[in-house]
Amino acid sequence: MAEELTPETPDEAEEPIKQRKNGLYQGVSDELAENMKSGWADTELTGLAPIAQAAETAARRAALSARFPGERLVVPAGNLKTRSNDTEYSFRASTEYAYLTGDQTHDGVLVLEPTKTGHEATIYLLPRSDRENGEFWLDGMGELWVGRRHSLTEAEQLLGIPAKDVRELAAALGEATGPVRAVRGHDAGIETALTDKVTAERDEELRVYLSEARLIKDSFEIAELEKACASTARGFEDVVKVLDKAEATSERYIEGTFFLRARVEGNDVGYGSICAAGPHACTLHWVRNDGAVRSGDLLLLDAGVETTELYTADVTRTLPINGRYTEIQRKIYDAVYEAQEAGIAAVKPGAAYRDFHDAAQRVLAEKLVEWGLVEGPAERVLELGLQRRWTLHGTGHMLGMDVHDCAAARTEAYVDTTLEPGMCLTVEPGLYFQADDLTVPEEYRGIGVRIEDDILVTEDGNRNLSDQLPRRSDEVEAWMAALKG
Ligand SMILES: [Mn+2]
Repeated sequence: MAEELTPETPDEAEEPIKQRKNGLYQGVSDELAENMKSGWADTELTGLAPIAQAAETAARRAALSARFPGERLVVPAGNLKTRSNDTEYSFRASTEYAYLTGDQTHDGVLVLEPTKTGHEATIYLLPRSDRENGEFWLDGMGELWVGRRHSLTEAEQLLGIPAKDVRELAAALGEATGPVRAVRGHDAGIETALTDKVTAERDEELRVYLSEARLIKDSFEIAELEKACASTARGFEDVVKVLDKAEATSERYIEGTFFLRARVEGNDVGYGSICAAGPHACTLHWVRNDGAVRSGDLLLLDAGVETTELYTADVTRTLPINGRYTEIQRKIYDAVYEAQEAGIAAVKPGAAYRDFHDAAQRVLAEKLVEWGLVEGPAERVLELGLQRRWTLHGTGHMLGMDVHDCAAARTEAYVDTTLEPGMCLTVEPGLYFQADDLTVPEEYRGIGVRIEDDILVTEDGNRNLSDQLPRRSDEVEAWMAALKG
């Protein structure tokens, strides 16, 4: 990437034009400064069509408005975060902001101002760079450096929300009276401006509401989750095709291959890809991905593409690196498959949320007893939770804009609720035999298997959104053979 112009010297910093944030330069003559102000075409866009989800975001704002009448609500997108020195992590807007606006601009803030009949929404954004004061080419956030932004008028057309200059927001909030709630954790400047006006308890209620509002997906969201799963399936196929290159290098080759698909078709990966070969599969969040990929071992790949509108898939397949499961690998894999089948069958409207977990755990407990790894009966194992030495984690979670979606929802609205059409959740049982687990025969050690799919609750049952990828062991082998050609 390009460097900014030569650093300023102390006396040059005295001059007004050179005091701009990141306006690090020297030797700009008055004539050049004057010259840069003009001679630029008017590129304002008119007649822009609203974004695809404009109707849905409006409905979401209306529901939010109805929940908190008479209160000012502040929802920031978040700011850039420094990675090192003057480089930043790639920006990902807060889920709450993107959900309510469809926008993903850093530093953006949605404000709902209470009115007599409800709320009036305003989106606060950085406008186009000023040419007159040199901002567009002298400021590190100027459009010449970071690219053209939408004008406020363009943003209004796209988002269907009146837009104002975000640089005026902190002062406006400082002067505001009446009750205020804000989504915390994304924008320190906004939080400072609101310090005396908000309380942690009331802000938490806003956060909980916005988490629970996302439990049921609308049609736009379901289409996005379908896209995420379709891209993810293609990413898994990409990986299978290059397993020989991964064997010659490391798990990083798998991570990079999947990431390419995510960046080309979506925004990013929805979470750090777990590319766990051999015994790394037993480390639940193995994201170092720096290990060897060996023929004869399994690859546990847990990865998801996040779409451009920020909905992510969350899919796991456990694949034999050389294309064929060994006998012991297949025995464990088929048990997990059976548990997943039982879990998926329990996903239907009216079922308790916990049912799919219980169904999958029961199968796994029965297998562990059958294999002589734990003393039965399965009832006793489940009651004491003894299977958990090898099952380790819950069987699934809500899925959406966040991989662990709706995480702030109350227990009674999530874990203790019944399933409804429009909910989307993962079903992902697993068995993990640590390499140093002396309680199991040696042949089990170092084998970890998880199978994970993204299941939408429908009116009459469920639909597996990630069923483009095979799950049954023989079908996995056939699919790999076909892809490797
Ligand atoms: Mn998951």
